[in-house]
Amino acid sequence: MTFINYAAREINCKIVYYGPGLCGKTTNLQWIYEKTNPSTKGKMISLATETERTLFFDFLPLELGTIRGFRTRFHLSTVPGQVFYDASRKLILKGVDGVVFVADSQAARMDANVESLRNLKDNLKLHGFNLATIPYVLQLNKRDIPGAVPVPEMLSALRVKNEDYFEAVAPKGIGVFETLKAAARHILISLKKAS
Ligand SMILES: Nc1nc2c(ncn2[C@@H]2O[C@H](COP(=O)(O)OP(=O)(O)OP(=O)(O)O)[C@@H](O)[C@H]2O)c(=O)[nH]1
Ligand SMILES: [Mg+2]
Repeated sequence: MTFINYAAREINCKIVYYGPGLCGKTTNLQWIYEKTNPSTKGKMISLATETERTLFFDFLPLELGTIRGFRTRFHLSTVPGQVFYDASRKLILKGVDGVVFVADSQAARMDANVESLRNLKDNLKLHGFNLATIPYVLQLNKRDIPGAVPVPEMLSALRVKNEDYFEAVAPKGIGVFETLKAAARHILISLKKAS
């Protein structure tokens, strides 16, 4: 739920990066964090295991300018992709304003992509959200992997509503800000519609 703080003239929005284990969600946030002006970002909090898998979440408040005199702060989180952390994923979706689904372009991960997308639909429903109407962007990550699944094939398996999609190589920053900006833009459009 978008949180508008009138006293501070601030609009707070939450974007969740969703997707299967090791698809590159944390890598997206790390790139954004590294390339963002220190004055516009908060601390990145990462709770990970020794092996770098996200156990709980990554969180990064980011200012992307003002609308009608209100500063907009985007809080970015990732879910842990590993199948058995479903309780954490449910929790992190609470109050979400927009979702980025990060898909892994490796053929061997297509089933995991599809399963994670189904899990996203179910978990959104639990919070009263609908994938069909929530601001939503698809990222096809790991495009650098040899033998990456062709884009049209990925789209026919994963695209749900003609949403914007971006090809990405997250560790190199390719497609990372494009994805984030599209998600932010869709949230702002939906806020304007609602107001
Ligand atoms: N070649 C390649 N490797 C990538 C890409 N994106 C991420 N990786 C690598 O994939 C591994 C997993 O990336 P993470 O960002 O930790 O994945 P995650 O989605 O956060 O995984 P969980 O937290 O377990 O859900 C890391 O070794 C990354 O460097 C990419 O576009 N290309
Ligand atoms: Mg992670």
